[in-house]
Amino acid sequence: MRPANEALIVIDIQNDFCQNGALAVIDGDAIIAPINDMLSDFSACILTQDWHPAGHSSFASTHDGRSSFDMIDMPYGHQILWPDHCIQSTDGAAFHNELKVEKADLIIRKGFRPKIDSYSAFFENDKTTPTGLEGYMRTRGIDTITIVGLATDFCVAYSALDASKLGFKVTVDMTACRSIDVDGSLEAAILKMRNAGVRLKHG
Ligand code: VGL
Ligand code: ZN
Repeated sequence: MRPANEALIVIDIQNDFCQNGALAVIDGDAIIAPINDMLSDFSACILTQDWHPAGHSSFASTHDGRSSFDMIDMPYGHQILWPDHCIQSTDGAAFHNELKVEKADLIIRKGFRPKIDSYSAFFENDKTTPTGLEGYMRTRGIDTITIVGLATDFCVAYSALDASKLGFKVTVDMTACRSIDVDGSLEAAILKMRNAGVRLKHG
């Protein structure tokens, strides 16, 4: 068992990011078994759940004439538009039924504000609106974080970069992550994480 100062954050293991989901990540289901093993190994386990209202501003369908994976400018910066996904209370937003959700101490929902997307478990995409997770971590005495889940190049990377910026010691276990990889997003995310001092574990 890992010591009490170490936490595992499992990012968005939800039906819409898994096989046949609305924003399916290739091979996403393959990481569920290793993540379940990790959930038994860590004494502090946090799950994130992408949780959008219908008509969310990150959905291409919300913007006339736009397609999925188009880039638009939002008041807070660039935003990739996505297919409708993880709509609150739908089956697509539910955790994959093989994930050992019962091992989690905390489930943090993100992306519920209609006009702002939230990739990171710590801050929304405006980089200032907090989710509250930082305080949870600090009040539990956690200083070291391992991050796994979907997708490497979006929610995993954003969470890792924020955690590192906040002063946590961060490892991304790449064996338990899978990526979307649009327009070189995976390579860019890996570079940013390396430069930020995030440890990338490959085996
Ligand atoms: C994610 C795109 C949109 C993710 C969430 O979990 O990486 N990606 N919403
Ligand atoms: Zn989303």
